[in-house]
Amino acid sequence: SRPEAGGEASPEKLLAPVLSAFWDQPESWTLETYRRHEGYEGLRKALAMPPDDVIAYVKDSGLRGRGGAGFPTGMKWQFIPQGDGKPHYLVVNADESEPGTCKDIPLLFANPHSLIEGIVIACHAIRSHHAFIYLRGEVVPVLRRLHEAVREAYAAGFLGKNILGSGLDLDVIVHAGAGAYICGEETALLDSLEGLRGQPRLRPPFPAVAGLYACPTVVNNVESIASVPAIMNRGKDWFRSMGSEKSPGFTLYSLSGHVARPGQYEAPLGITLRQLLDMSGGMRRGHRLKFWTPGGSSTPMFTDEHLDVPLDYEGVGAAGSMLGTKALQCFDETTCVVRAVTRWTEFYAHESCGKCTPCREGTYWLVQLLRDIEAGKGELGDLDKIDDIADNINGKSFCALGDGAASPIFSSLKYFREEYEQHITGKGCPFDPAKSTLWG
Ligand code: L3W
Ligand code: SF4
Repeated sequence: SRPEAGGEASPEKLLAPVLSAFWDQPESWTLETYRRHEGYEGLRKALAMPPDDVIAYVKDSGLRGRGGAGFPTGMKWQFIPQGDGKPHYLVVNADESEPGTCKDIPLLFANPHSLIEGIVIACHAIRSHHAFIYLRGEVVPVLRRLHEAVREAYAAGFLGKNILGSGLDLDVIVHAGAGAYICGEETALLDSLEGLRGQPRLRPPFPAVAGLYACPTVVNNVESIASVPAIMNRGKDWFRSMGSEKSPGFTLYSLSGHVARPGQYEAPLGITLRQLLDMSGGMRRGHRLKFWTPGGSSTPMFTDEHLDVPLDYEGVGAAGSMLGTKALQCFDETTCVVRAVTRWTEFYAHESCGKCTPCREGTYWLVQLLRDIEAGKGELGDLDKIDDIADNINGKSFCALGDGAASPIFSSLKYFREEYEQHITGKGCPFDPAKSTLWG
């Protein structure tokens, strides 16, 4: 049995995952375990196809990038010029750092070979002989596990020279970053990989034209690449039978916060938070949902009015947010929304790379005002001021980090302006921090 189609997910139907199928088995990360679960079968099929056919196949499957933007994966591969005489590179973005996002790291820890197999297929398709995995530096156990998986893959002939007799030569390099959120932005990641300070580059040119070492480069998220082997092995129609027309397939949702059973939930795109909460035991006992993020803190927050929004790119977009990384952070009625937004804004201010003024100065200024409001030292005029500062960051910054920092300000003012006003007129936070498990 497999995840079911059409977003009509029920808890029983969702117990048939693909990416997380055997995470709970002993030594799930080894090549031996992976091969017992169709491991490297998709690669055999892909290597028997001409590279352009593999690109067309992935394009037809409808797979969209799982790193936040949902860009069609096959189309991105197709952008790589052919016969240009330059080296082509594949770079896997494993710098998972968006607040609430915790899907790629568990995937790499439990099943690193799904990524390695996907890398070989992608490199065959785009005619690349060098792939890089840029891993968030803080997760040393995952780094060790990736190194070990790459070593196993070389020893078994899935990496190195003449892979499975196909004539494809491929080397994979695992690179650990140093823990900067901005290095998850694809061009900052490329600078960091080249040994430079990680700051975003101007786009265009997009990496597909001038990426790593100014050569054509595909940058894909871990989950995007790890989804490719199953598509090649089981077929694009099987993949398209799940999710919706424009957002097909399965994906990992990271459920966190005040929920009874937080964790990774694999389900078709188009499922709703209500259905996911049914699977995960609901909100913690005796409490109700107040607000949540569909895709990490960079995506505008939702409230309990949005429980039935289909979690696909179109559904979430139509409701005024973004699917992003599918990091569903759920907060109950004990949570002070001003405190939550202040905490997120502190994160953006800390992680701002400083390259452009609206984000560098604006996030700093927002933090000062939000801290004052939360402490009961704000003025009513501060609410228009934070709205105005966010407006001067949004769409006027150099990269998506600025837009992400503005999101929680706009959406919290939209849904919870009264709560901000309460802090100001009541000269303090009306919430008891002891009742919320998220912070003391
Ligand atoms: C060639 C064109 N390539 C677009 C490529 C582009 C990139 C991809 C998507 O931000 C979002 C952001 C965060 N020729 C192209 C082209 N491309 N046009 O397509 O590009 P873009 O600009 O839409 O998005 P982005 O800059 O990659 C990603 C949001 O995701 N996010 C969080 C991210 C955090 C993580 C993490 O921690 N792992 O992913 C959350 O919502 O705000 O909007 O490859 O080159 N004409
Ligand atoms: Fe750097 Fe922020 Fe500007 Fe992005 S928006 S370039 S993170 S200062």
